[in-house]
Amino acid sequence: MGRTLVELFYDVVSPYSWLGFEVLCRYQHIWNIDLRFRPAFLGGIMQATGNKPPAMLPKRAEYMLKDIERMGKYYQVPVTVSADDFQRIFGKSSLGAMRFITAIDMTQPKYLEPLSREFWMRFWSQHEDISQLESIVAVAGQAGLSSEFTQKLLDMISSPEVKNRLKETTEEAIKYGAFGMPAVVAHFNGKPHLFFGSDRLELLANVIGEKWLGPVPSVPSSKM
Ligand code: GSH
Repeated sequence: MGRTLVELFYDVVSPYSWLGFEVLCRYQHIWNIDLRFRPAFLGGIMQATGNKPPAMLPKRAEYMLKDIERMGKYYQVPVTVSADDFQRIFGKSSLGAMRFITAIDMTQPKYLEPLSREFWMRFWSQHEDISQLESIVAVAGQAGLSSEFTQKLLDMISSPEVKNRLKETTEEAIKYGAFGMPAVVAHFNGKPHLFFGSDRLELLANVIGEKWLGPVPSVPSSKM
């Protein structure tokens, strides 16, 4: 059996994307999959599909505070959330951060995983800004990027290449049927299968014929 390509469309403004990202990072060493990170722009998906951030409904926002907290504990991801965080999402865009992440994907994709994680850490664990230039520079430093390289990426983020790449990835997610994030697309049996949500990875496992071992699977120890 060949390996299944699993694409994860995500935006660092989305806490549920962080949960899905960490679980798939764990399973990429266990399941017979090739995991491909697809940084995209949630604001673009919302606009194109006419959807709205769920936290705009006050009762839903109230529930989400508890849900994200509980999911973070269960998934062992250090996400924490307060009502202010939702206000911060509505006030600031993740466009700059997602362009920066796109630029790294185009130049040094090996940094994609640590860089994305550091953006989530800053926004959803430390509750700090990710939209200002200084914030992006601080995140890049945390992810181990040199200041020269960070500057090169900052120069790239206003280029048509980076802007178009982010736009194309977002459009691709929409073409697969995405209306929110995380959007996971598994290419199985010659067809793309879309899954919405970090809580649908057990179902993904079932569809692609893999075993679900919970959100924190133990990695089998290698034979000596
Ligand atoms: N139940 C899902 C999960 O556990 O991951 C919720 C995911 C979710 O609410 N994602 C937000 C979204 O795009 C972004 S953080 N929502 C769109 C929608 O609910 O229609």
